[in-house]
Amino acid sequence: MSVFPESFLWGGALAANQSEGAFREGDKGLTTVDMIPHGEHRMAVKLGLEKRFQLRDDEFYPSHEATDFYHRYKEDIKLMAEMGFKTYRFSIAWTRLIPNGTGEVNQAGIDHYNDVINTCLEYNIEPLVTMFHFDMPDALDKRGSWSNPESVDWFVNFAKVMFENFGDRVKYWLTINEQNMLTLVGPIIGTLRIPEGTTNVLKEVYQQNHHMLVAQAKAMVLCHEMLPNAKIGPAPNISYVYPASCKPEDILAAQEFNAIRNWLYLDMAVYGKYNNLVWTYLEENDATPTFAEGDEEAMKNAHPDFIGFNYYSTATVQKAAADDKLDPGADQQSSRGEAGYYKGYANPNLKKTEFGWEIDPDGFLATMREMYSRYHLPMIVTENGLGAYDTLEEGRVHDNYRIAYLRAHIEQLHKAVTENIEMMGYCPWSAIDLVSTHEGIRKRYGFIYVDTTDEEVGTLDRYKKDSFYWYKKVIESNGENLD
Ligand code: BGP
Repeated sequence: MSVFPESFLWGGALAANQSEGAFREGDKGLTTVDMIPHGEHRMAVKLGLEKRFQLRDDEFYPSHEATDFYHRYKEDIKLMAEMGFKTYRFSIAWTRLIPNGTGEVNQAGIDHYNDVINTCLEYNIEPLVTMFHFDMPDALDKRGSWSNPESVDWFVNFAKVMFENFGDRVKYWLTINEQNMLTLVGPIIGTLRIPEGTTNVLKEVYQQNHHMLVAQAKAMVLCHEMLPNAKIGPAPNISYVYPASCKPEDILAAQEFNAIRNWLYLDMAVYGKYNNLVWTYLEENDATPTFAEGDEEAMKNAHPDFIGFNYYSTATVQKAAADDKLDPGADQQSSRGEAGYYKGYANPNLKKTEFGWEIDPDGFLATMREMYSRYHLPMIVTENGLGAYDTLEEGRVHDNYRIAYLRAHIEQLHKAVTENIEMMGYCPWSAIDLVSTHEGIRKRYGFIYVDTTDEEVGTLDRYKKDSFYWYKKVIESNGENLD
């Protein structure tokens, strides 16, 4: 008998902007992510040093074709069903439904996602829909993106369109993917927009964050009003933060980064209030957000049904001196730091992936324990996985390194369930290869290999990796057979 409940949602995840391609088909509007080239202009565009409003002829954009899920979803969902998926987590591209972000709704977009959802249901795969996964409509970016207080209404309107059109079949919703990463490492995600003339960047970023928090709260309330049987939750990237030593100052630094990186987002989603350590940090830096009328109430009224979270690794920090010069080149899993507060520390006890991310399955259990003791809500893992260089050899990929990573994490998930932590499901990243947020398609995550590169579009043929066959057995045994 399995320790996992019969209803446990084994599955996998993708995101529209990283997998669909077809960036201009079906009357889709452009997004900020469509404007990010792969070549030499990449970082300048992401940092906003170069305008991203025009597509360049001398650059290749891997996301424009991505892995062509837009055309191949039937074949791909069939492969997911063959692995035994009970759920499939995917995001809806805002600009397929509403090309300009607000205004006219595009029937071709509605039809497309109806087909995707219906295909899932034909295979008894529960759709788990992410409402926003990094792809801000370009038309709204030009109107100030999340800096504009109207962004709250833009998002709630988008949510309403999704609930109206898909709510009869979609029971599980995720609001904003990794809002904490949008706030902490915006350039990596490619949606950072700092209005010209901004003098206090931190304040601006936390004002954007505030708008997202209010937008999320209002969307959760709307979901409960319109779809009483649906469930909705946030989807931040949670990495439990360790202190680099048992020096008291390092313990305090770890608490502060835990608050800034993790708890701010979940305290707000679950309890409707700002984390006190983060609020103090914002006050000390003259960066507290301005509340519009009704914001406080909106945040208090919202109650998620569960917590979705992405887990790749833990983080480790030590105390940072006030005059520390910190390297700004951080990504989702590397902690840059804040002078006077905390700075990243390479944990000597952990191995790293080929792309430099630490591997910490025990930390996965530590993260689940800490989250459950803080929030007491059911949880679903919305991402977890290993980015690696894969090689296709005679139609197969021998990705035993990926199997080892996933096995070690599922072992900890198993422990969490035996400790009575309410885990609803597990969606590794990624179901199928896709374009990484900042390292191209060469950083592969999927159970299924897609023949394409960062330099040119390949055949886009699909190949099952060894991990495909392994994960199928895991699901068949409801998480008991990890061999
Ligand atoms: C998360 C994102 C995903 C995904 C993943 C892996 O931050 O939600 O979109 O890409 O991390 O990151 P990367 O693609 O940078 O390797």
